[in-house]
Order: sequence, then C-alpha cells, then structure tokens
Amino acid sequence: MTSPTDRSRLLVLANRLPVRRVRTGDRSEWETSPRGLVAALGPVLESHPGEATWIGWTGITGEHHDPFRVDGVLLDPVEMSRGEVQLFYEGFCNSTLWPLYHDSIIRSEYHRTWWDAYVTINRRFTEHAARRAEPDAVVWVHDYQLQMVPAMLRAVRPDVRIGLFLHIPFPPVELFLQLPWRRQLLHGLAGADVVGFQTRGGAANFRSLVERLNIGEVDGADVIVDGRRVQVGVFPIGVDAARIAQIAADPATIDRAAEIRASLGDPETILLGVDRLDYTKGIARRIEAFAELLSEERLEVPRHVLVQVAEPSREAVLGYSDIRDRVDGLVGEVNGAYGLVGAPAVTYLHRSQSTEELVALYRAADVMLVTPVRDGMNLVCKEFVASRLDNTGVLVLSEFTGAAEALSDALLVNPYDVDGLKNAIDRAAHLPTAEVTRRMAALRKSVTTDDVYAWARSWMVALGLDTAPAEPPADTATPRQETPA
Ligand code: ADQ
Repeated sequence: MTSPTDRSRLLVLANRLPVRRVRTGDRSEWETSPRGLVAALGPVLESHPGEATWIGWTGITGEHHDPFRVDGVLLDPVEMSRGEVQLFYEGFCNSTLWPLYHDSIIRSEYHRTWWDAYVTINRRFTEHAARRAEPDAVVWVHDYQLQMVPAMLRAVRPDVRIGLFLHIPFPPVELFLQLPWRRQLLHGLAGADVVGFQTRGGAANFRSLVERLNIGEVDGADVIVDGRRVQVGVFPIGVDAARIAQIAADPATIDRAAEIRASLGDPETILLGVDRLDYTKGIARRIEAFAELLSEERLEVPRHVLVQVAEPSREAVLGYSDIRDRVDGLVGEVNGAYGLVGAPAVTYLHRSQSTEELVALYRAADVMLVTPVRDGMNLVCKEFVASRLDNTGVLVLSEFTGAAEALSDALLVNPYDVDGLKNAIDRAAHLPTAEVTRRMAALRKSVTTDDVYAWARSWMVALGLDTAPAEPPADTATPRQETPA
C-alpha cells in the first residue's frame, strides 16, 4: 500500500508519468508506456527499490489519482485541468519555449497568462517533490517544462541535491533575451546543483546568459550563483543500443525487413525518414529535396523511393496543423508528379509504429535522412545506427542536431542548403560499399559505447548516486526513450 506520506531517496520529475491508461471493457489499468524516459531511467529507478518516486502528469485532465506503484517505483500524479494544459503545456511550453529554444523557426508567442500558468504548474511539481523527498534526497528534474522547479525547490528544501537535464537545445543569448521572463527562468535553472545540456553549445549559451544577465559568475565550466557552485555539464543522451540490436537480430525483424523491401518493389535504394511530425524536423524540405532530385533525373522511381514515417504530435498546438497540411500536400504532389502505378515515390505513414516495426524499417532502409533544422539530440539517427549490425546503411545527418557533435562519420548537411542536401542524398545513394562500411563501423562504435546506460550512469555520478548499477537489464521490454514532451 502507498501512503500519502511515503518519502523517497531519489525523485524524478518529468512532465509526464511513464505510464498510460488502458481500458479493457469496464476496467482500466495503468500500463508502463513503451515511450518516454522510462527506458532510460527504469533500470536506475529499479536499482533503488522502494526508494524512488516519479512525479508527473498522467496525461488525463480533471481527474484525481492517488499515488500508485509500478515495478517498485512510486508514481505520484500531478493534476492539471484542461485550462491549465492549454495555458501551460500547449501555451507556454510548446508555443513560447519550444519555438524559441529551436532557433525561433516559428515565432514564439508571449502571453502573461501562459507564464502565470507555467509558474503555477512548476510550483505544483515543487510541492509534490518537497513532500516526497527524504532528508538529503536527490531530485532529478527533466526538461523545459520544469525550469523553475530547481530554484523553487531549493527555497523550501535546501537539504536536497537537485539536477536538471534539458532534453532540447538551450538557445543563444540573442534569442533567449526576447523572453520577458528571462531572469526568472535563469534563476529557476540556477537553483540546481547540476544543470545538464545535450551539447557543449547549450552549456556555453547558459554560461553566457548567466554572465550577461548578472545572475552569477562563470568559473571554468561552472557558474557561481549567490556564492553557490552550479555544475554546468554536457550529458549527450544515447539509446538502448543493446536492446535495439537484439530486436534487429530477431529473425522476425529480418523477415519483416525483407517483406518491406519486397512490398516496395525491391528498389535499389530506400530512403527513410522517421520523425515526430514537428516543424523542427525538416520533413517538408527533405521531401522537396528528394522531389528535385527526381525532377533532375539524378534519382528515379522505382529504383529510388522514400518512406516517411511521421508520428502525430501536439495536434492542438500552434504550427502543428500547418506542418501536417504541408507534408500531406507535398506527398500528394510528389506522388502525382513522379509516382508510378504500384510504385509511389513517397510512402507516407502518419501514425505511430511499434518499436519492432521501426527497427524493421531501419533494417530495410539504405539511407536514413535525419535533417532537422534544430534538435536537442535526435534519437532516431542513433536507433538507425544501432540497428545496422552488419555495418551497412548510410546516415545523412543535419549539422544542427546534438547528435552531429559525436556522429561526424555521417554525411553531415546544412538542412537550409537545398543544393547541399540534394548532393548529400545523391551521394548517399551512390556511396561505394567500402566507404559505407567504414563510416557505419565508426558510427556504431560511438552509438553502442555512449548508450543510454552510460548517459544515466554519468548523471548518477554527477548527482552523487554513483552506486546505481545502470547496466542494460537482462530482459526488458522498453527499448525506446524520448522526452516526455
Ligand atoms: P523528440 O523531439 O521526440 O525528443 P527524438 O530524439 O528523435 O525526438 O525522439 C523521437 C522518438 O520517437 C524516437 O525514439 C523514435 O523512435 C520515436 N518515434 C518517431 N516516430 C515514431 C513513430 N511513427 N512511431 C513510434 N515511435 C516513433 C526530444 C528532443 C530530442 C532528444 C530527445 C531525448 O527533441 O532532441 O533527442 O528528446 O532527449
């Protein structure tokens, strides 16, 4: 039984709890979500049996839920009303911060009511954490939805050790300065003992802003705020490469990959895109580049085809229906112009896929196109590499992903440079085998070494919890992780 006064030694705070509710007939149950941070953090939390609590929203509005346990972890739901979701999540998080932190690709909206809701929800998370934390507990806060929590929590629980990891980019000074609440947000982050970023660039932007806004002083990699050291670290997130390799080696996956290739007419080259349907991911530009290559006869259907899988995302948020319409329209145009009977130029799947199906697609593809205009890390490219057990396959990767920092053996592209993108796709489709193998072998070394367990372990060390054996579990069913955005 769970008591409302249960306290924990390790707390994770993330916008979403790692569960979803499934209904069978009249009954409803919580099921561990195969998505979200759970795959990354599951082993860490389970290695603190009875001691870990995850605080987050269930994804359901207007309902009260008592804390409950899943796999030994206490889940403590934070409630939100429909109105709060609109102002906090759809508003401040995804229409103010998300575009601003992704290079202002679309214009951010600044509304005081959204900011007020952001403060309210951050305070609510803080209250849960303050209640749940044992003396001297460790609190690991995730992502842009909860940037005020570190300072709020420090004010009421100075005994706890607080880390915040930002899954998305941290913007350059000139962009961040637009924010009417820039000082509050920076103070919020600087309340942590450790602030972690995906890239060196994000960490450098944070240090510059702390100095520029006179929040504190830079001292080496860290900053000193109110006489207190805030460790500023770079923790590039990875994937569960061992688990993906296991799925990729499964005969059922191998058969499915062959079936996919056959159903596409056994083309010479299958180009693949897999993304959340988000305007940051560069999906439309990628399809346009492919279409130009077809029009110039540098590529040709049915020898070369594109498969684009786009997971529906944030459909109630500004900008998302535009990108959906744009991609729908483009696919129609390109297929109308270049498709053949029984052989579309672009096969477009606008829905979620199982991990097994994604890995089969990764195996079936020859060229993976990962071309966001900005991305904190990007896990898809690492999942692709982890699936290519035989060192085949070419990765075309945007320079503007966090992943590009380590994956320099990909064909790196500037996604704004349409000719450069076209040349990279063309080159990828015709790369000599020896070069394909050399590049993929190097990519695999990086992706399998710097996996999600290494990432979790480095956080545990930074948070002073280095006893956690964050090793790949022998048998888990949660292969994929991403931010609970
Ligand atoms: P996201 O923006 O969601 O994550 P990404 O890192 O690519 O981006 O993760 C997407 C995840 O969703 C991957 O695991 C992928 O397999 C999965 N996915 C994509 N399309 C799918 C589909 N159709 N069906 C099922 N699954 C699908 C945020 C940041 C990233 C950062 C991560 C983790 O924006 O930059 O890498 O958090 O920190």
